Amino acid sequence: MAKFEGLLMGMGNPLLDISATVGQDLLDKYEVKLDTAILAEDKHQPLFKELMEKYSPSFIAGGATQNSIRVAQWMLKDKAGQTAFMGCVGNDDYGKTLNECASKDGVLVHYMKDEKTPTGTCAALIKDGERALVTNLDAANNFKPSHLDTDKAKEIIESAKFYYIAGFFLTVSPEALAIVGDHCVANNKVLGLNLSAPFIVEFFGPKVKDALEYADFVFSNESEAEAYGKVNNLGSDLKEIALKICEGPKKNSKRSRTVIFTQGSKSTIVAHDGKVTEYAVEPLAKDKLVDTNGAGDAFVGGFLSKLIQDKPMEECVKAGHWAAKFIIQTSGTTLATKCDYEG
Ligand code: 26A
Repeated sequence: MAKFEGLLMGMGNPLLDISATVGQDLLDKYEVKLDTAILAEDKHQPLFKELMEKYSPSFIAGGATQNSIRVAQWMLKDKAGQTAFMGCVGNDDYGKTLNECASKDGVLVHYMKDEKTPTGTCAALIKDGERALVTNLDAANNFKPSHLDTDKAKEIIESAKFYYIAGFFLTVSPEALAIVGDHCVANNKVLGLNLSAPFIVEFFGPKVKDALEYADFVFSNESEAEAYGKVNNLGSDLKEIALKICEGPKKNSKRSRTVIFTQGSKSTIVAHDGKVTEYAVEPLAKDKLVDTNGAGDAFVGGFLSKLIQDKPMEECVKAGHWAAKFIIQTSGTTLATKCDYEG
């Protein structure tokens, strides 16, 4: 395996998305709402079988953090090998597919392998361009901090300058997040987190609070931001909520925090040093929308691709908007052979 001399490391849940266009009947049957992301309960298990048997789904590499890292690498074009990703997969075909897909995109993949558990899957139910995500974490849930002690992981952690972990990973290993976070604090490196889903904010509150102390960048969409405001009694004004998150406790006092809220086709809110800036989004014609699955991850990927090149905020947001617009015109996080972003 090549030596990692890149800039950006991600750690998260590698998942294979099982994506299909469905009717309201299937959503109702499994009590799943559009625009949500949840962990599968027992009642959702037959859904996976039903999708395979009746819906001819597509299998697409997924997992929120892995999507962002793949997009970041793709946006970096000829600068291959700038990104690395860690997570846990099973010793099976789905795990191999994920490895091949991310490697082909130029990401250095260093998976932990769980011999006894299948690779995680996410049912992506698409209706009218919106999506509902139901996840069986399986092997992804068995990531252990001990993986960070492997020589390859140490090399990646030491070399990288930027780190990104979606909040979804708080359901798996807050300990591993803290190890990476402590490394960032000790070396004044940059860590980005994502609130990921309302259920993370609602049911993992203390873990989110601890993780945020490490965050130099916090990404979220409007529904997660609203949930955060509600749970923490910060009101419902998104700009106020963004400023409050900026001001929250922070372990590395050498950098001030930036908070970024995307709002679909509405303008993106960026809060930093007591100031809020809004960046308009160029809307996509409705007939061009395929599905919104991966839009938020792609925004982060585009944003990070510029951040790690020390570009100004405006350029980071512009690249994020472009990547999100690209991804909502494809099924899940499916990338073109070449990225033609010219920013
Ligand atoms: C812990 N959970 C629920 C999850 C996820 C997840 N990635 C990590 N952890 N639930 C859904 N996803 C991924 O989100 C992407 C879209 O933003 C899906 O795999 C999908 O590719």
